Amino acid sequence: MNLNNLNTIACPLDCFDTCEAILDGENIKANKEHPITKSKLCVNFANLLKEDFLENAFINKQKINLDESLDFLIKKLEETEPKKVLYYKGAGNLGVMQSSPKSFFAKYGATLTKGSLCDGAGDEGISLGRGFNINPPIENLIDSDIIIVWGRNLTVTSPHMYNLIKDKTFITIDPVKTKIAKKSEIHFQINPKTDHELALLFTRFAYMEDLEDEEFIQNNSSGAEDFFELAKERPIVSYEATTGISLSDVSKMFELIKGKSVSILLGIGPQKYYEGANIFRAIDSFAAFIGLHNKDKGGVWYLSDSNFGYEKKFQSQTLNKVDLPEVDFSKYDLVFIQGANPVVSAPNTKRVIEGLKNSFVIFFGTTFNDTCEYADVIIPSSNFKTKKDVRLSYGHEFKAISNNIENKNTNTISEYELTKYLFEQFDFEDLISEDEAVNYYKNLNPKRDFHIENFNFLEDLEVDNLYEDKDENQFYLLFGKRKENLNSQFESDNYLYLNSKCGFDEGDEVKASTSFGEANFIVKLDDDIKENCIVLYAGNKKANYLTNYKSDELSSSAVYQEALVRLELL
Ligand SMILES: Nc1nc2c(c(=O)[nH]1)N[C@H]1C(S)=C(S)[C@@H](COP(=O)(O)OP(=O)(O)OC[C@H]3O[C@@H](n4cnc5c(=O)[nH]c(N)nc54)[C@H](O)[C@@H]3O)O[C@H]1N2
Ligand SMILES: Nc1nc2c(c(=O)[nH]1)N[C@H]1C(S)=C(S)[C@@H](COP(=O)(O)OP(=O)(O)OC[C@H]3O[C@@H](n4cnc5c(=O)[nH]c(N)nc54)[C@H](O)[C@@H]3O)O[C@H]1N2
Ligand code: SF4
Ligand SMILES: [Mo]
Repeated sequence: MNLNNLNTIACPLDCFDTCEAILDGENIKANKEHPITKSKLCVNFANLLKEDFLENAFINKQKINLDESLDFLIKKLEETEPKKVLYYKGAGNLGVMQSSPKSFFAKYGATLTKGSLCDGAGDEGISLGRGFNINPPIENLIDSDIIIVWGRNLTVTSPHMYNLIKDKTFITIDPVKTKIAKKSEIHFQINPKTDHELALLFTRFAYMEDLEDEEFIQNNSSGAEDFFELAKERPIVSYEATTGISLSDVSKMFELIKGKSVSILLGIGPQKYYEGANIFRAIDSFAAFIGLHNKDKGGVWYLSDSNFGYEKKFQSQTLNKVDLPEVDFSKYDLVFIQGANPVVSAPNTKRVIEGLKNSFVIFFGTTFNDTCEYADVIIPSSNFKTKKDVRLSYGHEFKAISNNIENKNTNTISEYELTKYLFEQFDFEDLISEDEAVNYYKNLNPKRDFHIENFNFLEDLEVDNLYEDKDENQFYLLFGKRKENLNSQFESDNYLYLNSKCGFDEGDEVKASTSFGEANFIVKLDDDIKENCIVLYAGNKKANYLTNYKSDELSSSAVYQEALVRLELL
């Protein structure tokens, strides 16, 4: 990779692949030199290039100059008690420079958020076991024989990583027959929220097949015996009914993996629950039990800590934090939203909208999204082609570099410029210069030692099983990503998907309700979905009317799938 090519541009979107594009004459194309990108970029990147970016600031939906909107922001910040200001940042652009405004708001004394709407519970589970959350080098994945795709829609959400491994033998664990499930030797069409049970069942089989890695267990771990006790608590056959998985398929998997190097690619599916952290810890403990960690081939991949090994160049220490999913916007006198669309993405839409209506909202973003409807002031952020940035990856170890390949619209402002302006207005000191920050992230290649000194096996597990609460007329609620949009960005799909055996017809209008809310949808049929589930895609404008805003057990993160749905034909 040539880090000093001034024509490269990072895809800023929230995605495992972290692609790099390059300006070639008039065209922006995939950078073939980038070790992951190689081939062409995806539909979402094409959509981003055609995006209708904000070109003006607004107050009460009236166009104003950028300067007027900034004056207004300063006035508001001066007259509001800092604690009553909420700084709310989303994942619209994952460049490192997006963190700069947070350093201003922390210094100013605003309330910040903690936790995540995304991968937080899984990250916690992995970190509890290993002490950190980083992925092994991509070569370990490429060199492995068998890849288990566990709750990840691999071909859709990491298309370039998939391209590097597409000829491998796959095993998929997913309630939906995804494209990768169709390509797999075995598809475990699991009941939602039973992955911890499957991990325990696998552990039993591994023991019977003599596949435990005694060396790793003895030298690099603690608690393996207790973990194995957990796995032995229930008769093996009892797992068939709860997980929906046949023991013969499990046997088949062990025949397949015996003597082979194995990788597990984890996605966010199995962790969107109250006990998501421990569910993940159970999976990672199974992986440790059979010795997938610390090897030259294989390992376990998830959304890793992309900042691992880097120092924070934008400090944002504060004790003033609220849980991200639980934010009650109405509690603040001023809400500053950056790069997020909580009206669609955050849990419990009804509560989100009521909250936004009862607060003064300043939106800082690149597009006019659903949340802008409730914004009193809109400050247009400069688009990704016009600002310097570095995109670190949570999917693999390579970064992508963004140069400003176009001149910015002077009526827009970048995150760094806004931060600098705010620091100046408030006489704050110690903001690192833009070039110093960019160059730091660009040039540093931190040592990423993925070896685990001491793995802490999961020793206790208590999960409230959704299958015990569910009656036969209820459905599990699944969320998934689509090829054609990136969370709430670009064109969304607002249908409710279910299996044709569920008694509804294509085009039916239904009211879906959970204990947290209700919304109406039009039905689409899809027999790839397990019969006891419904699927709503990320970006669906009604989906989050059905979700609970409470945080998970351990990591202040959202629990989107902790709900059972009833459908009523309208
Ligand atoms: N094209 C595209 N790419 C994206 C995104 C996008 O919106 N569009 N979003 C990006 C973001 S923000 C993220 S976080 C990543 C997420 O990337 P993924 O983790 O691949 O995201 P999902 O599509 O939610 O895939 C989760 C899979 O888990 C399955 N699943 C759901 N519940 C369970 C369960 O209880 N157990 C098991 N075993 N499986 C379950 C679902 O059916 C689904 O196939 O993708 C990123 N990439
Ligand atoms: N129902 C449902 N809800 C979900 C999910 C789901 O699968 N289903 N997925 C969850 C997950 S995994 C995630 S990560 C979250 C994502 O949720 P959010 O963080 O809210 O992300 P987006 O929905 O993509 O909205 C991003 C907004 O950022 C703005 N933006 C884009 N680029 C820039 C930029 O350069 N600067 C600034 N300032 N703004 C920019 C755009 O205006 C865009 O509308 O949603 C979560 N919510
Ligand atoms: S695959 Fe992901 S990182 Fe690559 S261009 Fe598409 S959205 Fe961007
Ligand atoms: Mo995400």
